[in-house]
Amino acid sequence: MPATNKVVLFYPPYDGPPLGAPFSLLCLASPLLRAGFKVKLVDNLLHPDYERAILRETEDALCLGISVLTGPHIGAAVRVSRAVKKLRPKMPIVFGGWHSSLATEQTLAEPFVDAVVRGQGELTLLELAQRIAEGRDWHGVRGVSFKDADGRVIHEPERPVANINDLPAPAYHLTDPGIYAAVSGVRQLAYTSSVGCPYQCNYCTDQVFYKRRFNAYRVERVVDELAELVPRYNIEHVPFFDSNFLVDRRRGVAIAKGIIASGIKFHWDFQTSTDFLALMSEEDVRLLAESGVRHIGFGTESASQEVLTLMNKRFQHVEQMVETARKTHVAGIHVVFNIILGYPGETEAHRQQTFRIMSDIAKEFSNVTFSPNIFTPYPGIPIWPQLKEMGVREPQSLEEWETLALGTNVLPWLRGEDLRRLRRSLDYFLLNNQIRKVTKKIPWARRGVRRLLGAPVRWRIGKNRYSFPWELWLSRAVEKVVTRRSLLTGQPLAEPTQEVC
Ligand code: B12
Ligand code: SF4
Repeated sequence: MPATNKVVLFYPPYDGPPLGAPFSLLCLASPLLRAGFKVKLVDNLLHPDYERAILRETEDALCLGISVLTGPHIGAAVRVSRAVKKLRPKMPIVFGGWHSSLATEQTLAEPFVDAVVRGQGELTLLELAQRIAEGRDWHGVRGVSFKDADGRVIHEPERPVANINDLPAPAYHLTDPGIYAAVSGVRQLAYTSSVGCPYQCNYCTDQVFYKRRFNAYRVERVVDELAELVPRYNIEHVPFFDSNFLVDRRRGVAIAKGIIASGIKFHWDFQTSTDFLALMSEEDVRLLAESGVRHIGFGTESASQEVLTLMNKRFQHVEQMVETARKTHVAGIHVVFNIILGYPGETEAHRQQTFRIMSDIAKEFSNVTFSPNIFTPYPGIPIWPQLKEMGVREPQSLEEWETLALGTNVLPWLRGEDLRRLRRSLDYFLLNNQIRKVTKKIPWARRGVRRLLGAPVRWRIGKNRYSFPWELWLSRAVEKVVTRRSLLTGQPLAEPTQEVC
């Protein structure tokens, strides 16, 4: 039996803007601490030399847990695991999080992974740590897949989605927001008031992970916790990590009212779908703003009803996007509309329709910006069988998923001249919106820039003609045109490009 009770948890580096301490690790740490385990959190911001820190911390540890999302996370997770396994072959390495949960077999195929925790991890990791501490095997631990003594892969049955009200609060005391603020410039602390989403969009794995079991904290709990956490850590910004915050609109509004009544001042933002926000009254959307909401991210994805149907987003309509833009504009809330381009079945006509309608929305409502991404096939998304028929090759190993070009990949039905046309029309769409924003901000430039660039750009979009793109060359000489933005905060994202098929 190991003579230690220390669990080391690692959150690998990613390529987006820092959003504060890794929230998943704070959630995982809480039940472990309650049960008497020691927990050490490691990430690249707390420990720039994270590999060495993990090698040091695992010297007297029970096990190492690593959180893995698809993409850049994987590289560091693999590197660190290999090094730890070499040095401490007997110490179990447990992978968890979305990528490992959705690509369990591939993850376990790696010699340095001993177990994968599928889905919510709080209770499964606790049970696993208890078994390791007691020197017992892992048979019967729900939600875990592992290799037994003979190297055979065992998948234990699923663990039902837990009601988050039954889970302890994340271990916020393990984090120091000041360390993250040194990089992001903002003192922020993530918060999650609900998990799951009732919808089943074909490109999203929320339904696979949370089984459409939306469950949420009560209003009082959210308000009380924020009223305690914000002053305690001197927090300026709270990004909510809920899958779809406004599923229960009444709860959302009551939270806003509670925050206002508490007198605490901070900014917060969340993601939701336009069907929910469009149903709210103007007054309720204003209450959100008054309570500190500055930004909301929406997975609008397309303005073509046919494409939305292909995506299994029949619940969302173009009028609701307009209504959402209008109500948030009135309330003074900035919104990002995510757009997926190149979804299987989307034609150039659908795409042009999306650009036209979205341009019209942005023309009328200056609070709207866009985050366009080329469709990315993440592991476990429901549309995979169709994708395979269409020639998309599924990455075959953990490391192949690392190099997936998130949001900028090349698809079998969208390459060569078609892809060039898409990129060019997208650049013009974004340039058009940028010109509008810039000319609004700088009045003296308005007439000149509009005449010089605005008119030909609008003409091209209207006529769908994009040869000899001198306006793009000119604007690129001045600044970058295409900026993918985080749905959570609206901040710009990095821009990798690579083929996935
Ligand atoms: C916040 C967030 C991020 C933040 C996290 C930052 C932070 N400081 O925590 C950052 C910016 C890293 C991020 C990035 C990305 N994200 Co993101 N993100 C989210 C979001 C909205 C919330 C995550 C969260 O904290 N949830 C709350 C916690 C409690 O849940 P959790 O993280 O899932 O952790 C639980 C379990 O997964 C498990 N678990 C997690 N880690 C571990 C580790 C161990 C050892 C164990 C045992 C268990 C375990 O237990 C935890 C507690 O129950 C989710 C959507 C969602 N609703 O969860 C998307 C989501 C996870 N992201 C997603 C995507 C697509 C991305 C990006 C690929 C986007 C992009 N195009 O770049 C990138 C990937 C990284 C990169 N580019 O380098 C997808 C998942 C795709 C995938 N297959 O990995 C999600 C599900 C959104 C969606 N519906 O599609 N994201
Ligand atoms: S509405 Fe958003 S979270 Fe819900 S299934 Fe669709 S994409 Fe996923």
